[in-house]
Amino acid sequence: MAKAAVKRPSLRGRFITFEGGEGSGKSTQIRRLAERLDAAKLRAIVTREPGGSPGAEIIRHLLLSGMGKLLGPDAETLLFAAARDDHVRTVILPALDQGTWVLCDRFFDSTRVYQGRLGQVPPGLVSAMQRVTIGELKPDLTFILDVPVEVGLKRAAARRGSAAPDRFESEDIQFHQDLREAYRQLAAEDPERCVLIDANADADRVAKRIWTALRKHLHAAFAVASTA
Ligand code: T5A
Repeated sequence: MAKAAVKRPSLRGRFITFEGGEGSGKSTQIRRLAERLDAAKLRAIVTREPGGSPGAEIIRHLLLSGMGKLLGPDAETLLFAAARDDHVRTVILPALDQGTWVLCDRFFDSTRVYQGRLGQVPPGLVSAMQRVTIGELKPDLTFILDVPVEVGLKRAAARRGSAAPDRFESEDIQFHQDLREAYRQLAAEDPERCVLIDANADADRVAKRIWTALRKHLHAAFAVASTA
């Protein structure tokens, strides 16, 4: 008897983004996940926003120095969008098309939260920028790392040492509380894509939580593809 055809998820690489407040541990965890994928013989690249491509890294410098802020919230949002446009076209899409996994430290959710929900940039502008820069591209999975604000800021300050806080680190404590709340809301609104990770634990434990959530997500995706 002929075997029933099992549809496998597409060979396109998976697109996984990491989001969260300042010092929530995204860069640490993205490196850990890349190591695990490498050990599992899966090809993956690690990238970040703003930045991730030569052109976008130049814009990153402008944004984090606070120059974008001087132009006003709408123009600052356009700068994030310009950086994303370059990054998506030259790095993310080519990698996914070759079957490479892309692990990205921040993506469009950061614009939705920082500029949209907290920065009072009109939703119409945020959506228009999203359409222009990423079109139909959406992360397959987004980990939102959640830590109490004081913990995140303390970690960010310890890592920074004597350097001055950047454009967003220097916002007041209320901004960071609102930021945490906005990310928690995002996770609640889009539970199929977003997984809220309790990141207030040592890095090993957080890595374990992320790996467990990823495996669960992949099993679910495989089951859907098999029955489609
Ligand atoms: N932004 C970005 C927007 O406003 N709109 C947008 O569209 C986009 C894309 C980017 C800024 O731009 C804004 C958001 C940001 O403010 P950035 O320099 O890239 O700036 O800063 P962040 O993305 O916020 O990243 P950070 O480097 O500040 O923090 P991470 O990556 O979350 O944390 P990480 O891993 O570097 O850890 C910080 C320190 O804590 C330690 C680490 O060793 C490190 O020293 N640490 C832990 N300590 C204890 N326990 C753990 N579990 C730990 N995990 C990490």
